[in-house]
Amino acid sequence: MTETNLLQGKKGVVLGVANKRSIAWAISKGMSDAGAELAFTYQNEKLKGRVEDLVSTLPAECSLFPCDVTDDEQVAALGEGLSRDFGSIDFLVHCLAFASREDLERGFSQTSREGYLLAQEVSSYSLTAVSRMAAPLMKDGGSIQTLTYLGSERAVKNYNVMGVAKAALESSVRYLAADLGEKGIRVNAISAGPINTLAARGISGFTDILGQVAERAPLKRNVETEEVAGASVFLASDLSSGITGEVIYVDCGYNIVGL
Ligand code: 1JT
Repeated sequence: MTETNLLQGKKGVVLGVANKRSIAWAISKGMSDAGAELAFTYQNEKLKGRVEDLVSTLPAECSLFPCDVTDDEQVAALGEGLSRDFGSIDFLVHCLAFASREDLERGFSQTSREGYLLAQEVSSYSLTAVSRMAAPLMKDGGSIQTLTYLGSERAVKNYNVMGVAKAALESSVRYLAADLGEKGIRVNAISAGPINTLAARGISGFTDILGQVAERAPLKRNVETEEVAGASVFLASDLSSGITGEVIYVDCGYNIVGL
């Protein structure tokens, strides 16, 4: 991405960097290039090393915190760590989702209660949990962002329980925006087109999906993680100061096409 000073003097935290292909990592590089000071979280000790290695390639020193979003104590500890290291923050980027593999392969009606609740907890409720933690740290207002996918509003083959979780996530974006707006906190989602990240790769038929989307999308190609990062930098910057509660599509236009 082109370097700008759009985020000079701003501080923020990115949740969900897993590896170098992660959308969260492209966003982190975009934020860093734009001059932001960053903190990161990792889910557990097993994943810490990979995040550390990636973060060490950024030019500035960054803080790293453990945060399994299913544990309220870890979310609270993240808030304390950010307060200690940064005092206040300007943005939070939520790039977390989970569903069990079998729930993304069987018919939707086969979804178990356990699988449904787990997808909701990690992929949807966690946005509310981290927003509650972040709001008191956003002393000059702020930008909270999450990632979603078109499967929230269309029945997309195999997306299944994640589609239901993303529908709840997008609704949460609107309710959080309405709740936190008076504090100057904006809450938005980026709906990315399908991208060949490691999370997506194991899904049967994913390569087919990429091909079909590229054929039908107005721009006749798939979207790249750097393009999602561009929208994310915009949403963290003052350029988007009038935008809240929105779902912004970064999908080469796929969502607008009928036939
Ligand atoms: C998860 C996974 C959330 C893959 C995801 C996701 N959000 C988008 N993708 C990629 C994707 C997946 C399917 C799809 C289109 C895009 C993996 C498990 C953790 C949560 O179907 C058309 C299935």
